[in-house]
Amino acid sequence: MSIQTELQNTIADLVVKGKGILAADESHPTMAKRFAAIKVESTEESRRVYRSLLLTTPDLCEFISGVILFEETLGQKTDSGKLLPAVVAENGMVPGIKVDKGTLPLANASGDLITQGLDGLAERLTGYKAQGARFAKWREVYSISPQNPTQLGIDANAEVLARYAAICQSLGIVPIVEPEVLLDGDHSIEYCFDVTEAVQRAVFHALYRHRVELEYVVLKPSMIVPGKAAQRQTNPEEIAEKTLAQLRRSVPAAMPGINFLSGGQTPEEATENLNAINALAENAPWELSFSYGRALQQPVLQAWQGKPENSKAAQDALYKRAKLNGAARYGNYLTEMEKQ
Ligand code: 5MM
Repeated sequence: MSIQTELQNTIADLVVKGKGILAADESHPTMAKRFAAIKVESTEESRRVYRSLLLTTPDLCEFISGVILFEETLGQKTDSGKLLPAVVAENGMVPGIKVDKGTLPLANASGDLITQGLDGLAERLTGYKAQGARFAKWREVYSISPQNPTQLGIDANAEVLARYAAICQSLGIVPIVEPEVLLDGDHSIEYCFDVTEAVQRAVFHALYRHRVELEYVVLKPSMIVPGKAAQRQTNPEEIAEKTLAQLRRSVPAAMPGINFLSGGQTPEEATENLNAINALAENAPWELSFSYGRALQQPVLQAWQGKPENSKAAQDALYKRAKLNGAARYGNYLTEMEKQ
């Protein structure tokens, strides 16, 4: 199969009406934090058990088109001995892989970060593809403060994201590009809009410079929201209106899909905001969906508590959150559905 056909097929399987992406790609330190909240030790075995539970949730493919996995998961097996990426594919979803290696401070841009992992990326991707991954994900992180992100930070991060995307496409792997503007701070929603616009314009310019074909890329952005500590908080309608306005300014219509991250919103907020975005998005050129980690998994962890007897309740919690976000994909979610 040609590279072009591989990319086309993966986009067709990933960007699907009514469905979104499950982010289950937490690195070891993040997983340790998530497990600590339910008093479970993060070990290779506990992560295998938990992620097997997620990926074997019955009928998850009704609302989930793809799953982002962590490197370790690619080689792990269910209790019955089936490799987890194969389980994802057999259950009607596309396996993907987080390929960045986390962030470090960016020199000469105090307060900004830069993501690591380009060295040897092509070789790693070739290995991941052999293990079943058909798409990849790479996250750049931008803090908002009176000084950040700096122009240097914006440009350097865009360059790295575009180089990653170009390498993925050359190997027939669809890149998810994730420029995450963090929620932390007391900045206004208007300031978040301006920063996100600057970040995304730089990202798309870099993608253009690196000849990345936008038709085979998925954007994973943050929504336009006020800082967590901002004096004026807001509502889903304003978040939707500002998020769509910012995307319309920055994102070319050639992009097939935009899958938001949840970034610390509660599961209910993330669903409500996605719903408001879709309710307002008539004639938008892209599919507007989700690629949530915490907003899908938080209720699952709460239900599971590390106990095998809670596995069914945990899977039910994942199915429910996926279903509600599936409804939000059409703007059909109602808060009453939470009680069902
Ligand atoms: C922003 O984080 C991504 C989306 O998750 P949320 O919906 O919870 O915001 C997520 O895919 C993230 O990139 C992975 O969990 C990996 O994070 P770390 O920090 O472990 O590299």
